[in-house]
Amino acid sequence: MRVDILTLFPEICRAPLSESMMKRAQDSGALDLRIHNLRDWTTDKHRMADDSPFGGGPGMVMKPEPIFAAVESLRTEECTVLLMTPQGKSFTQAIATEFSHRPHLIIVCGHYEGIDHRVTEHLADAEISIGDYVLTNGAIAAVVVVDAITRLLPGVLGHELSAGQDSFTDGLLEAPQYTRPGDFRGWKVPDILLSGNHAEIAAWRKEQALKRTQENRPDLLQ
Ligand code: JBE
Repeated sequence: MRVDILTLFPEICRAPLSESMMKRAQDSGALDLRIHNLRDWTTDKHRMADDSPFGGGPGMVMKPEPIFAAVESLRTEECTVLLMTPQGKSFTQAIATEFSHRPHLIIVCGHYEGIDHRVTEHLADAEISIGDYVLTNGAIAAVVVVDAITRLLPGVLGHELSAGQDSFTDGLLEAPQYTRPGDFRGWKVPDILLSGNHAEIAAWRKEQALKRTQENRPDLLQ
C-alpha cells in the first residue's frame, strides 16, 4: 500500500513511523510511506501555507492552493484522499480495515484552527477524526491512522491470526493477560490460566472480556 502524508510538520510523523512494526512494514515493501512538507507546494516568497479567516476570529486557516497542488501532483487513479480534522467522522477499527484494502491513501493534516472548507468539499474523499479532543496538529492523528491501518496489511503482523483477535474486531475488549512470574508481590495469576484446559480458559476469557467491556465501554454493548 502506498501512503502519502501531507503536513507542515513532517518530523512529527517521521520518527513514530520509523520504528518497530512500521519500520518492518516499510522494509518488507508492504507499506510505501512518503512524508511531504506542504510548504514545498507554496508559490509565494514567504511560503505561506495559512492565512487569517474570512469573517474574523482567532487563529489561522490553511490555504487551499498548496493542498490542491500537492494532492494533484501526488494523486493516482486509485487514491483515496483523507483529511485529518477534529470535525471528521470518528476513526474506528472498521474504518481502519476498510482503508487497509485501498491501494493508495493521501492523508492531509490540518492544524486545529482549520482548513479552507473547499478542501473538504472538493478534494477530500473523507474527513476523519481520531477522537473527541483537540490536538495541536493533524500530523499526530495521521500517525495513529497509518499505524492502525499498516498493522492490518498482509504479512505485517508476525502472527496472521493476531489482528483477528484484536479488541473491537469482535465487538468486545480483550480479556486480561498475564505472564511470569505466577506470583508477583503476592498477586497471583488466576489458577484457570495455569490449568491447561483450553476450553475453560476460552470460556473464562470470554466472561472477562464481557465484564471488562461492561465496566469500561458499555457503549460497545449497545
Ligand atoms: O482527530 N484529528 O484528526 C484531529 C486533527 C487535528 C486536531 N485535533 C484532532 N483531534
